[in-house]
Amino acid sequence: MVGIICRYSYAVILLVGAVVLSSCGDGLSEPDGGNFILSGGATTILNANSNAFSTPAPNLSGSQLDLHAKGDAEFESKFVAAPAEVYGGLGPVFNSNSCVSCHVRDGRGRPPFVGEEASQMLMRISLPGSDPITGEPLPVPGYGTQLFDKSIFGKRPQGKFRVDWAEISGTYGDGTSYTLRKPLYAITDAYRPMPSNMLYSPRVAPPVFGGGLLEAIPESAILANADPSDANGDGISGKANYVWNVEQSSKSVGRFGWKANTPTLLQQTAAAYRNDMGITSPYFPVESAFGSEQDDGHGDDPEISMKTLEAVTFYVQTLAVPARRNVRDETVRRGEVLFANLGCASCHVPSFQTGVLTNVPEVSNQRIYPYTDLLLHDVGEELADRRPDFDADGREWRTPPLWGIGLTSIVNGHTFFLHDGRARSLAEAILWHGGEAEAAREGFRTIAKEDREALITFLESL
Ligand code: HEC
Ligand code: HEC
Ligand SMILES: [Ca+2]
Ligand SMILES: [Ca+2]
Ligand SMILES: [Ca+2]
Repeated sequence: MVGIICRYSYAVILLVGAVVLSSCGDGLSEPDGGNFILSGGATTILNANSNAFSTPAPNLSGSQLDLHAKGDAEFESKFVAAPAEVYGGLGPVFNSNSCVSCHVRDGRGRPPFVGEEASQMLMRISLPGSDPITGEPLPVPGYGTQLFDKSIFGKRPQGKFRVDWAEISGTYGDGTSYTLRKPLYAITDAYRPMPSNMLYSPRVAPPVFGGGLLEAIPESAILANADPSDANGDGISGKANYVWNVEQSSKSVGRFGWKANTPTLLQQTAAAYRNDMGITSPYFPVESAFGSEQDDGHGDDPEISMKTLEAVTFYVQTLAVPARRNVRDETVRRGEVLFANLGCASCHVPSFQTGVLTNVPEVSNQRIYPYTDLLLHDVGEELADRRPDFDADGREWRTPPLWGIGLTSIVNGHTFFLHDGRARSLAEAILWHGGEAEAAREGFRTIAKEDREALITFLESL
C-alpha cells in the first residue's frame, strides 16, 4: 500500500513539487498505509485550481471513464420546456434548468445578493408532522415540499423568496470584535395562499465531489460513532437519520443533503431531476406539479431514461477529491492539533475506511479523510430551521464534510458556508456553532489570535 502511494506521489512530482515526494516515509503515512494528503484515497487528484472539484477520479479507466464523461455532459445540460428535440420537459415549475447551475463547478452554491433572485439555493417547505409510513415531511397543499420559484412560459412560479441580513456583533476572548450576518427570509408572490403554519428550510447547493466514497462507507462504521443519548457524557450526541429508501421501500441511514435526508446518490439524483428541474425519470415518473393547477398535462413522462440517471449518478460517485496542501507547514500542523483539542473532530471525524460500493470499485476499500461523521447534531438555536426532516429535528444538521473546503474561493469565487450560506468566512462558520458544538465554538472564540489563525490555516489546507 505504502509503495503504491509512493509511486503515485512520484508520478505527480512534476505537478506539485517536493511536498508530495517528501510525504513518503517521513511520518505522514499512517501505520495502516493511509496517507492523509490523499483525502479521497486512490480517487484523489493533486489539483488546486478551479477544476479541483470537477475532475474524474484518476483511477477510472476505459468504459468507466466513458460513463463518467457521459454523466458529466448530462450534469451540464440545460433543459428547456417541452416539446423539444432534446433536453425537453423542464418544469412546468422548477428551481433551475441544469445540475451545474446550482452545483457550480461541482462545488457549492451561494445565497442571493440583496436584490438578486436566488439561483444556487432552494427553500424546502412542509407542514408540521410527518408521513406515518415513510417519515417524510408533510407536503403543503398545492405546493409540495419545495418552493418552485421558476416556471416555464405560461405558468406561474409557486412563489419567490428574498433574503435580507441583520448584522450581529460579538467579541473574541481577546477583545477583538467581529460581526455575523443573520438571514431573514420573506416568501413573496405566492401563486395561492400559503398556510400560516408552513415550515421552511433554506439550503444552498453543497459540493458534490467525493459522493461515491461517502456512499461506500459501511452503515456499521457510521453507526459506530452514533451516541444519540450521549451515553459517554462528552456533550456530543450524534444520531443517524433514518430516511425513506425508495428502491428498498423501507428506511435506511441517510447520508446526503444538509440533514442527511437521502440514502443514496441514485435517489438524490432522481429527486434532483424531478424536483429541482421538473424532469421525470423511470425512478420518479410523476411530475412534481401533478395534480396542481400548474401541471402541463403533457403525458410525456418519463422525460429522461434510466441510462441517463445512472450516468449522472455514476458521475457524482466518481468525481475526484482534491489532495490536501501545505500539510508540512508548521501552522497547519498546529491547527490540526487544535482541531482535535477543541473537539471539532468529535463531529468532523477525520477518517474512514470505505467498504464495497457495487459497480464502483474505484471508491471501494479506500482510506479517506472526509472530516464528517455523516450524523445529525443539534448545533443550536441560531442555526435551527425548526423544520423536521425525517428523524432530524428542527435544530439538527448533518456534519458536513470539510474535505476540499479550503479550495472554495478558488473554485466558486466565494467563501459562503453553512446550510444557508450565511457565514462569509470559515471563522464565521465556526462562530455560528452552538448546541452540542458550543464548547468547541467557545474554545475557538477564546483562544489566542495566533491559534485561531492556525485553526483556519489548517481548514484551508483541507
Ligand atoms: C436549484 C438548485 C439545485 C439543482 C438544480 C440541483 N441541486 Fe443538487 N442539491 C441542491 C441542494 C440545495 C442540495 C441539498 C439538499 C438538502 O439539503 O435537502 C443538493 C444536494 C445534492 C447532492 C448531495 C450532496 C451531499 O453531499 O449532500 C447531490 C449528489 C446532488 N445535489 C446532485 C445533483 C444533481 C445530479 C443534479 C441534477 C440532476 C442536481 N443536484 C441539481 C441544489 C440543487
Ligand atoms: C457537535 C458537532 C460539531 C462540532 C463539535 C463542530 N462542528 Fe462544525 N459543523 C457541524 C454541523 C452540524 C455543521 C453544519 C451546520 C449548518 O450548516 O447549519 C458544521 C459546519 C461546519 C463548517 C461549515 C461547513 C460547510 O460546508 O459549510 C465548518 C468550516 C466547521 N463546521 C468547522 C468546525 C470547526 C473548526 C469546529 C471546532 C471548533 C467544529 N466545526 C465543531 C457539526 C459540528
Ligand atoms: Ca417535466
Ligand atoms: Ca457522546
Ligand atoms: Ca412531463
